[in-house]
Amino acid sequence: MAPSKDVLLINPWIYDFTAYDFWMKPLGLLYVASLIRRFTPHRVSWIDCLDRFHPALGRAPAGKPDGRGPFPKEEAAKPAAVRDVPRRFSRYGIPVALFEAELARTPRPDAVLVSSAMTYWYPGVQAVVEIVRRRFGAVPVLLGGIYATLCPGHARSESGADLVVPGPAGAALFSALAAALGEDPAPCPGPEGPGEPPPPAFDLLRDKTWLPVMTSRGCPLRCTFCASALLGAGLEQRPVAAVLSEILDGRARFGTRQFAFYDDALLAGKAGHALPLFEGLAAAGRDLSFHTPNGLHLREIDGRTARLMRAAGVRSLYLSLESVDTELLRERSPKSSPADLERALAELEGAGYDRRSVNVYLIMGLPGQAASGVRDGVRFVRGLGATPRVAFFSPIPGTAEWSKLVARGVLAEDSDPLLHNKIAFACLKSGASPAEIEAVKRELVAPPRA
Ligand code: B12
Repeated sequence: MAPSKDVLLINPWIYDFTAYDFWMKPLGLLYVASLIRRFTPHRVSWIDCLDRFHPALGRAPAGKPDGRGPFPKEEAAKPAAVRDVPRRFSRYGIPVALFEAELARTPRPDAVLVSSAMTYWYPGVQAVVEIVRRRFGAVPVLLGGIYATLCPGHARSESGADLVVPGPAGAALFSALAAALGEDPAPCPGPEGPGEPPPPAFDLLRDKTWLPVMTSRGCPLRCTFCASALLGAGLEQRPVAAVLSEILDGRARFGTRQFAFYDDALLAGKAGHALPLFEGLAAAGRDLSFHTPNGLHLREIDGRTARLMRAAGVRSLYLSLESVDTELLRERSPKSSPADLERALAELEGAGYDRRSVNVYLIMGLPGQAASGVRDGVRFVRGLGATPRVAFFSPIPGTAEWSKLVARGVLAEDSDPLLHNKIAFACLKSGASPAEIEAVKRELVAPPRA
């Protein structure tokens, strides 16, 4: 076996107009860490630029008991591509000096692995790579994650990394790491594709009040604005027993009682997946709570599902309606309808949920989508006693919406990924006037109907 070397893993900063720790943890990089530990002799060290619990930040982090909370931030220069967005631009996460202190404290790395989340957060990747280079000189830097997967060309030319490794961590990770370390490319030791990976290296996280859980990858649906199909092949569900034991292990080892599901389609094929998982969690009889920030397919919520979710401890519910415009839903997101929401809410209420605590996602800013339609959606959700949550559209390369925008000349195939930013796109490219956007915002702050 090759000698043991030092591999440094870094979760970069967010650069954005707004960012909030809405159950955000770098699950992809935690998987990469566990794969390296399991299948190579190398030592792993870890820096999380989004660690809002870092003791050197000096004060107890603000936030909610369920784990959500604000990131520290510092205003940053607005890049030219988004100069005309009338909002402040910031770097979210630990101060640069603290990152540099972390670099000084870690063993000198033989390779640095950087992750990436939203495509438009690439300035965080660039900043990390630049500082790493300044400190460690010619150390090989590998970049993976969602930006690297969705914009590999841009990542290769602009991120500063030596090697861009798109796609899920598997054979490509091991061969890129071997190349970076000057080792013979080993036969793929890890799982490639749907195999069960080792559990994420949660011990690397400072705060384990809550942990992310991904029970499946992908989605059987093909909404025109979603990149799920570009990030993996179809729906791959993990064995229920493995998910259950990961959750109970998190409770036993770290005392974690809250978990956030990161699935695109947690309830898809629920009879053989989510329902037995909820049954198992209910039977385990622990004091666990679950959150669903990524939106559930509300058509899947029947009486049994609602009761099992309740029994398992699913607390914060986010459902994906997207719109009340049935034509829009038919063409762009055939996963739900207003009638499905009415029925799902009745079932959830029957299972003991308070309607007001059920959050319903509505999309805003889709090309050609009238803001008045979004307002109708907000009113509809409020009328049913639930809480609307408007999420702005982010155009993602490779999706059907992206192709239409390119065909119409709104974006170019090689547009700066900063324009994928939901706020930048809404302000600069969506065609919605500031007055229309304001009208929806006003509707959102109006008190809910009795
Ligand atoms: C969970 C999730 C969230 C969480 C936060 C997750 C986080 N940590 O940041 C929440 C709910 C907060 C969220 C919010 C949003 N999200 Co989101 N989210 C996801 C989701 C479902 C999963 C991401 C994830 O953690 N996956 C699990 C891990 C295991 O996978 P991974 O990160 O890809 O890592 C693997 C590989 O990439 C690789 N890898 C990772 N790092 C590295 C590093 C190296 C060196 C190597 C070799 C490999 C490697 O290995 C890992 C294991 O295989 C994805 C969809 C998806 N299927 O990925 C959308 C997704 C990333 N989100 C998206 C969007 C649009 C949003 C929102 C803008 C929605 C909105 N309109 O408000 C917001 C933005 C939030 C903000 N502050 O602006 C888009 C991406 C948009 C973009 N332009 O990049 C996605 C792709 C979904 C979609 N609809 O298409 N999201």
